[in-house]
Amino acid sequence: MKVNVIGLGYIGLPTLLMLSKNDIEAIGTDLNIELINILRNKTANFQEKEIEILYHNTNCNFTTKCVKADIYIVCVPTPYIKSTKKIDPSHVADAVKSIVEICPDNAVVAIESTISPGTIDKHIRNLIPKKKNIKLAHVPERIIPGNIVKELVENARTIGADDRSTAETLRKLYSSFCKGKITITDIKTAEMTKVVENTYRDINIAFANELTKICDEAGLNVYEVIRVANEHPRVNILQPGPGVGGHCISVDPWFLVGDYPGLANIILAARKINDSMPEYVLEKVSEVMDANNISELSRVGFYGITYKENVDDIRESPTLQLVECMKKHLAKGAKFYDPFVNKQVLSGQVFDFNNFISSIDILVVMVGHEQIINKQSLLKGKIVIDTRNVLKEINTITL
Ligand code: SAJ
Repeated sequence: MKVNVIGLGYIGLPTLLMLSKNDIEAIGTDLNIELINILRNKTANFQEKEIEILYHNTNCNFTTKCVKADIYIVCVPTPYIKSTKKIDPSHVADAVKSIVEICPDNAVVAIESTISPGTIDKHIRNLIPKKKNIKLAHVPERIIPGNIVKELVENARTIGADDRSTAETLRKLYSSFCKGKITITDIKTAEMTKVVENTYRDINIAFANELTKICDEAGLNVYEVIRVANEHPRVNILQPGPGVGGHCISVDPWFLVGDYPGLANIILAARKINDSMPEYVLEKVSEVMDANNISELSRVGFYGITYKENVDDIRESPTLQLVECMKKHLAKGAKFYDPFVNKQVLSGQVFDFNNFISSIDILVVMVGHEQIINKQSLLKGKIVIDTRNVLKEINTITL
């Protein structure tokens, strides 16, 4: 069995390496020649726990064009169109078109990229010529950045296919590394479940964020309220924070809002609450500045630019959202630092932790990277706003 994985980002690359580690002949393809050159040198283009180890223990070939294979796994990005809130399926469609050009008859094409329910019917089926008998499937990825390797092995998977034999072919392939339960269903159900999983998490986080605002008004500590409520066996509220980022949770619920306007009401409200959090953080910062007679934003430093802790991904990050809010208020001069972001993405970005800390009076923790948890003792004398509630050894102001 020969497999071609197309799109070598956060999902495609680890999947390729995992197949290869389990003795499946797997070839990686990406249009980006610079990326392919990096990968050929056995370096990953993103930082992820254990990926280097996996990399050095496998041997796969990389190409910029699809190759002949029995099974294709498509892991390309699926952005959403901001104005319509609908999915932009063009990358998936382009990948499928290039597969169709070269694949043998009876090949299986499994799409792992998150797609809105109905995308395969609406945008992909018409690209498949009848005479080749290509089998389509949707096998949505479920792995969490920061713990990708472990979750690839342990998480349950869903395979959505048109017929049993395609599903069984894929079950055999994925069982080579996946030890979790593999559930077989139809394509559209698989598409919907993936989006629903991320939407559920978005709504749960929005609930925590709304509770933050309510508890603030009521003079209560939201973390204590959530901790105690979660002692109920059927309650599991997630943690409030400065907003929801990343390319998944902050994007996928919009697919349902875009496709079902008027029906997706809780989903829309949750998106709005989560999107309001960076502005809420700014209000907090402003209150703290006033209370401490600090008028210059240059005395305020925001720690963390990535969308969450211990990853280097900055897509849709709460800090980037907060910078957009600042621009609207014409607020300038704040400093930014992130140990995972080594190139300049923001003006005011500082690259040395000690310089960053010594140049500010107020530190706003936007991301709970391990680094800041380990360096709490260096923050004495600073006013610290901890939007993630991770610093337990020093006095902080929480949300
Ligand atoms: N966040 C909070 N409070 C929480 C948990 C998360 O504010 O209690 C924030 C994070 O800081 C981050 C955002 O939410 O900004 C999203 O982070 P995340 O860790 O919840 O999720 P992702 O986006 O890294 O990964 C999600 C996962 N989906 C679910 O858990 C349902 C992962 O399993 C999916 O594979 C991934 O989306 C994806 O690619 O779809």
